[in-house]
Amino acid sequence: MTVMEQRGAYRPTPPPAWQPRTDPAPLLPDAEPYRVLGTEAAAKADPELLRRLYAELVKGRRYNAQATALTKQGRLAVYPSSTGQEACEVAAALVLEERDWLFPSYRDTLAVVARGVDPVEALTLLRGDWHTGYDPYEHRVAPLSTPLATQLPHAVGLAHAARLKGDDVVALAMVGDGGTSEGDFHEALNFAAVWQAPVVFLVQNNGFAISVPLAKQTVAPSLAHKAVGYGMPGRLVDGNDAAAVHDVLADAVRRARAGGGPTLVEAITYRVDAHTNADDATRYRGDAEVEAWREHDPIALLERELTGRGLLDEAGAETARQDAETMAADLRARMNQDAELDPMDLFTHVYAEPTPQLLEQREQLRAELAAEAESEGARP
Ligand SMILES: Cc1ncc(C[n+]2csc(CCOP(=O)(O)OP(=O)(O)O)c2C)c(N)n1
Repeated sequence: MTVMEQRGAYRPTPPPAWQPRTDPAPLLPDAEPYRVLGTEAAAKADPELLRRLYAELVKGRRYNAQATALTKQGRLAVYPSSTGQEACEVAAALVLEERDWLFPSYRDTLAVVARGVDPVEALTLLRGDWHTGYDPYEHRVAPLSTPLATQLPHAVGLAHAARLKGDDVVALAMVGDGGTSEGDFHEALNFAAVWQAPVVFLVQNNGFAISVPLAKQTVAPSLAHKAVGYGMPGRLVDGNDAAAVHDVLADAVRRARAGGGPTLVEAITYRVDAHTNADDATRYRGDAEVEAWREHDPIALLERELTGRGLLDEAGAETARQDAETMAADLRARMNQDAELDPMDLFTHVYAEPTPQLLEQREQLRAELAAEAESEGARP
């Protein structure tokens, strides 16, 4: 048989049948961010929940203003305000059960406080005088994470471990749009999906990573679309609509709790203040953009809904403002007291078993403090 004849007889075998391992259609986010306030869906919203969200939003905004003022008075080293993003902060805290865990980033002090952490303790890290400042186990709130996205694999690990132990726990992890470019974001999403871990990822897309706009961060259709690549649903929500954020997160938490696996929620919002008190936002964005977002203010949106439905009057709004003032006055008074600190605490809670280097450094500090105390005692 000639070579050509042999070739003619060759019948390539078809490859084994291929199918997508997950149907991508139900995972895709909707074309528009989900909204409740000002839509027909608002009629179904629980009035008690709306009132509670409102009180927390008002308190949250006042907290941001007070904490920023404390940086100017030298009582706080730095404060990343979440003004404009309060709806995400508050909804994330309120949607969880006591047994669940919250994994916040440095931007999420309001969520931490709304979950029950003492407002002063929530600022201790930013004052620079202690580690986390609060006991993470007391309210099941992980430390406010400064290294971007590192809180996400932690959340996945905790949720997966809880599931293996048979504990009914959901972890909700918060991250910014910039954080979605980190390797930790991708690794966390992948493991969460492979393990079907009970985790909810809340991305607050506030437009910027410090001065870097989202367009320089990604050309994905939306951040919610990234979920599909990992095989989990992506949801888009109006991040300034507290009722909508609460709804979408509540669905995701329910799904996770029922064994349905993780969800990625992208909340479209805007950081009205600068990145922190140390940033000048006028260097990279115009007033018109900020003003346009002020028109879509989370507190005003909810207030309009509540007053329109007769669920809030001027007296009710005044009570919310007064409660916020009381909280701010207490925060001010307590933050103005000098903290009593033991420098040796620096070494506590770093590792369960301190490393040799840490032990060495601890002894060095102890010796320095003893020498200083001695020289002070010797002074006339
Ligand atoms: C791993 C890591 N890289 C860089 C930084 C420096 N950094 C601090 S905040 C920030 C921008 C993050 O933006 P985004 O994730 O959108 O969150 P936002 O501050 O807007 O809430 C950067 C790059 C960091 N904290 N951690």
